[in-house]
Amino acid sequence: KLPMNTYKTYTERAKQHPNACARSLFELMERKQTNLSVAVDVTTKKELLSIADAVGPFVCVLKTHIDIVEDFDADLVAQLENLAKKHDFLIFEDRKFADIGNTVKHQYASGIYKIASWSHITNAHTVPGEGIIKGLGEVGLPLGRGLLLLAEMSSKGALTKGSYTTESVEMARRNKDFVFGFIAQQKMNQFDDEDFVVMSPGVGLDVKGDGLGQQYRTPHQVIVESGGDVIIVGRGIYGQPDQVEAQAKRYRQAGWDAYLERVRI
Ligand code: 5BU
Repeated sequence: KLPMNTYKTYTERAKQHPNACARSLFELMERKQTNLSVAVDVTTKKELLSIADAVGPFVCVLKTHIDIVEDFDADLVAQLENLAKKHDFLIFEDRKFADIGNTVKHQYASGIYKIASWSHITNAHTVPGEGIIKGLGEVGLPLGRGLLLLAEMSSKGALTKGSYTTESVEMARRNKDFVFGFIAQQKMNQFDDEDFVVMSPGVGLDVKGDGLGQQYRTPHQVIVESGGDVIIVGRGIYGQPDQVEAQAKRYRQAGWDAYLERVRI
């Protein structure tokens, strides 16, 4: 049995959520009827924009690794922001910050990428301790951004387990103004009045792994059995370039069916 909020609709959760980023995400998910996030891990601007445009209508969140794009420029960011408006999705730069507060503050705000200026959501490892949240918050909070903590990774042999995960949740509880959820493989809520958003990578319908440690579960396993909220799918969707739209529709349907089964409507 999962805690109470797991069985509520995204709309009900939007209404009661104290965090603005979580509220807009839940509202968007209900409006577009999707809990799918696509991870667009391609290395050219052209491919990134073309996939974002193709999957845009079916996703709540578009996840990027902006530092793998060979021909990155400011125009890429401007075009991504336009697509986010056109298709109504949030952008999540999966930066996985992992340094002391003062350093991550600069990595988040400055450099070539200026992540905080365009990415609605980003994430951080908890290995440096709570200063990482404070540092990122100094930049992100005034801009209305939200942070996810990496409570559990999807890959084989990940060290994100046991007390590491438990203490990561404790850090989130102390920083609810900025931290609205986790990257994790299962729900992290322990109390009925707690409502962290869980986004789960490592989702695939056709294969179980990739030979480099990634482990895949189905949308049903993630959402119904484990209480996750958003499924993150990468190669399962953009892997076959001629099937991007069809696969996005397929995963969106699987994710939404699983959600409906969980909330029983
Ligand atoms: P895939 O192609 O569906 O395996 O892509 C998964 C994406 O999620 C990819 O961008 C990873 O960097 C990202 N990811 C992950 O796979 N596992 C994790 O624990 C975290 C991120 Br955190």
